[in-house]
Amino acid sequence: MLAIEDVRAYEVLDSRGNPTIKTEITLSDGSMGLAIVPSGASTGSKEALELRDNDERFGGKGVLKAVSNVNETIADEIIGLDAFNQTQLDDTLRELDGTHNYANLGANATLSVSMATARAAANALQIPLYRYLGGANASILPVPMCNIINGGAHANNNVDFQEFMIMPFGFSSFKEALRSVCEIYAVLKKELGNTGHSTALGDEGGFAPNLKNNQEPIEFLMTCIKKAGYENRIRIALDIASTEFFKDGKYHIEGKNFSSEDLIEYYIELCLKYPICSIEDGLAENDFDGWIKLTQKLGDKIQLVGDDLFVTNEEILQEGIIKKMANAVLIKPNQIGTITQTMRTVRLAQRNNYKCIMSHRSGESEDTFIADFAVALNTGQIKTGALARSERTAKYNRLLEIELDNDGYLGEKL
Ligand code: 2PG
Ligand code: MG
Repeated sequence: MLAIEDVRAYEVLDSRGNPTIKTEITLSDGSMGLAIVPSGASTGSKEALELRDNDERFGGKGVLKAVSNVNETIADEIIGLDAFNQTQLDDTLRELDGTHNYANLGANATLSVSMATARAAANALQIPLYRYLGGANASILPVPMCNIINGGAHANNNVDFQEFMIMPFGFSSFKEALRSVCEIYAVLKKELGNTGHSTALGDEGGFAPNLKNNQEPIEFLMTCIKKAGYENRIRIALDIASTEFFKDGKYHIEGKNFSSEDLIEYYIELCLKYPICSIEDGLAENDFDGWIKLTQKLGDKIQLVGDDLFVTNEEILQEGIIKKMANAVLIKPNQIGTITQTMRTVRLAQRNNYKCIMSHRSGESEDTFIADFAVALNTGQIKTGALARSERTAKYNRLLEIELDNDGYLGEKL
């Protein structure tokens, strides 16, 4: 056993310039671990609570209450606990909070402690974080889902769908797969410039041009994939984030009102026209009947990912599995509040043949925890933005490092 000896949290900035919490945990042998928690913009209503100060500082976005919850309430309770017993630590945080969604302490407070402790434990053992969290079973480098055109809540352009992503398949290494998507990203920048479009970036580092509808971004991607010489080796993934434009039972896009059925038909047509392999949040978080129909129609052809739908929550995912909604789940640790709960959700998904995608948030930091976590849990896929902006590339760079440390090849091929 190695006891937690010291806990220190403070306010730092995320990639949007908003405050977030950083926590440092020191163990009795002097080992240390730190963690910075990310923050979403298109959040699901059932996510664990992100505690903000709501006062005059930073337009209400300060996190000093969460910081003091870590430095005082949480520290008092966890000092002396065994850093190697992650489950006990995380159960202690849950009991101390006493609510199902961390409404008292804030999930930003609890997650920062949970992550920093795991890192401190890995450092104490002098093994990489993915090896500590995943043991000998950690063996798969994830396929990257690279979001290179941004819309919706992540950009101020007129595109409704939030994320237009490219995924490389059939490469012999992560490094080569990553090279392909970087080359496509560079071609896209030129192509947008040449056609008189803006090359300004959205929150996740993808381009955010104004385009005439939600198909034009896909056309751009197809052109660039071809120009870069990667035809047939790249597929398209979309995050519709449709909860954002669902009002009064209808989906409001492209100047029209779509029913769930209309939107499903729209997706079926898109899938016939383009090499789409994955659609996330194709329907809204509460449109359960729609989700069941969507899964019946497209579930055996492509990956249907629940993000706002499942919010990394084991119980909500369990309900979705029973009702046959979606066939994959997005994994965002800050939606649920601790590492242990995140791992339970992944286990449930994997037992039921639901695919898992480890994911960043639109507000990120230099913390690369999710890169290691994806490898540790063999999620097989990771969503961590464009091939630009250091808070995004930090995760890709960490995966390159993990690949190198494992003689250039770790587990399944992409
Ligand atoms: C999403 C995420 C990450 P946000 O919807 O999948 O890309 O966005 O963090 O804003 O919820
Ligand atoms: Mg999403």
